[in-house]
Amino acid sequence: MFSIFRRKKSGQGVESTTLRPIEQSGLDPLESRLKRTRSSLSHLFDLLNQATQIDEVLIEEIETTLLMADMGVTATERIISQLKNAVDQRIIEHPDQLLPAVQAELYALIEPAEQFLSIDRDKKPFVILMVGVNGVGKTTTIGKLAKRYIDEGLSVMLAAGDTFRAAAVDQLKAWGEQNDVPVIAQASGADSAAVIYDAIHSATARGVDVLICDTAGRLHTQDHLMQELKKVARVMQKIDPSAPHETLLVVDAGTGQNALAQAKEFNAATSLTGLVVTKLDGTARGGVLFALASELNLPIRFIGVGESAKDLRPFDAGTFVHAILPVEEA
Ligand SMILES: Nc1nc2c(ncn2[C@@H]2O[C@H](COP(=O)(O)OP(=O)(O)OP(=O)(O)O)[C@@H](O)[C@H]2O)c(=O)[nH]1
Ligand SMILES: [Mg+2]
Repeated sequence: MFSIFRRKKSGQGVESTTLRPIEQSGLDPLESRLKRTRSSLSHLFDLLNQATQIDEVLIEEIETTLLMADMGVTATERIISQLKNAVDQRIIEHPDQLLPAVQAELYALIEPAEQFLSIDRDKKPFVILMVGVNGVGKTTTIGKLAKRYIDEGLSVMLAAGDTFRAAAVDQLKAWGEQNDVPVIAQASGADSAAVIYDAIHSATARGVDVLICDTAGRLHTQDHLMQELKKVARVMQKIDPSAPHETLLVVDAGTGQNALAQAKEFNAATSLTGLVVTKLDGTARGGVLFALASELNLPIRFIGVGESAKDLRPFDAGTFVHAILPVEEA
């Protein structure tokens, strides 16, 4: 289990990843985008790299460092208990084995969340509903997704389901214009479910491949607004009983453990099928992905690492772990 960090490559079973020390490799884009989280883990890196003996004090220090990096209690406890077991069973006997062991554990924790979103071409449109609290990056992520799918040759339509803020429709329209994508909107104050209903009708009539629906930001504690999301889903199902085909909760990594609380509440109130974790470029709290992965049985579909259209990446567990905690080449 604690052999050098290994990762899956699709269709090729399990194989070793090329592991490069940061000092020599130069920063690849993800590493540089995640540099704050990476530096929040640099103490862990030094601790593990410089350890001369494995004892209680060291294990405790590893635990504190993981907690401070926003990994959350569940993920941290899992890593620490695995480490302790491996030491007790003499699987780990030498301090050199610690760094690859921790990295392997981090990977094991987060790998189940790596499930890329595939668009079912039999659904026309494939409906994606975006939800989340205010300001987390829902509308921006819609713009980035629209660009991604257009680039993949799919036809896309956007639904301006955020009828709360007057500026929200304009913001979505700006993304639509940039990508030459139609946006279905009504005057602000209109019923969100009605806008989305119209959009599904229109997308179906035009044979659109992907319809992405924006919604207003809402606090997970506002019950009536959570109920509104259920109404949106019900109204969609009048046209297509299988819609929405993907309900993505967007969370801002910078909110740390609060992102976990949001995800738990939204997941209880709506049928989430995936997460998007944004703003990883501006925060040291990227460890929250481990908390999300270990406490929720939900795929992390995408990560946001900047404000522009290209800054949305499908979540790849191996690349992520490698970017925040590198191990020297074996
Ligand atoms: N640095 C960075 N900024 C981001 C990212 N994603 C979104 N943003 C910024 O976050 C701010 C809020 O983004 P929006 O897309 O308007 O957020 P929203 O969830 O739609 O907000 P409401 O509609 O008000 O609930 C904007 O300034 C975005 O440019 C990201 O991955 N990195
Ligand atoms: Mg918005």
